[in-house]
Amino acid sequence: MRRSVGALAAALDAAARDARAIPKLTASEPLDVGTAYRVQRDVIGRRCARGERLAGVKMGFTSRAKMIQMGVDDVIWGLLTDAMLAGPVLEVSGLVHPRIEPEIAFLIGREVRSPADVDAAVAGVAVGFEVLDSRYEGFEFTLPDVIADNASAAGFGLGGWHDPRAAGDLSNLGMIMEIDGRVVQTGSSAAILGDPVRSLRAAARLAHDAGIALEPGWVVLAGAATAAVPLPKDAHVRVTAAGLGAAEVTTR
Ligand code: 0L1
Ligand code: MG
Repeated sequence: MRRSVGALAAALDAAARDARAIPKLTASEPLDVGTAYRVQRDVIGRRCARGERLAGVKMGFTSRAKMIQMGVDDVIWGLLTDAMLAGPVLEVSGLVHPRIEPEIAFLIGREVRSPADVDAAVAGVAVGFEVLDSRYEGFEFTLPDVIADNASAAGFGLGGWHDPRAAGDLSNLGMIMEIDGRVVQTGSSAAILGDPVRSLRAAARLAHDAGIALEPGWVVLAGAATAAVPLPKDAHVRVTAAGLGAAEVTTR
């Protein structure tokens, strides 16, 4: 490796802060997945050093189509901070080339140290959205690149929390994403590993492997029900999931 983990993280952090795309790291670095996760942790460490607090995790590559596209057979994850919580208004001028996708989210009610504990620790389930913003030119990357870039995480929003026992089976909820009243994506929560609960369990497994506990109050963004679409300025986005209501954001 030519540049240190810290130098790579600094480059990604500066790209995000300046809303300026950079060449993917693997254009000049022989980056592996393990090192990429160290870069990701360093990027998040820089945000926390500026006062942001960890707010949860996001799961990526949770659809079979995305896994095949990237040539991978497992999910990836990124870390969420409180500053990424979007809405009701989101300023997109601070982003490079944002996209938005409809998600199912879980609220962690008590600390999860073992994957076996995660189902019982869920205190809420909600419809949500994720704002993706690759810090790489052309939104193009390899697997280690996107891991280092915190799985393209840029923002997220949530509808109201529902009791997970009352919400019931999440494995095939109809989901719709509208921009300014026009339907731009329709799908099913089944696109998220066949059932978003599988993604929740994968989050607990990755957290355990990384030596991180899922903390009370954290959000697990389980993954997207459809492909992401470009997020325009001066738009209103509404995402609904059957039985879970809506999550909305207005962009400026
Ligand atoms: O599934 C996702 O949240 C996307 C992970 C990162 C890849 C991308 O930016 O599309
Ligand atoms: Mg996502």
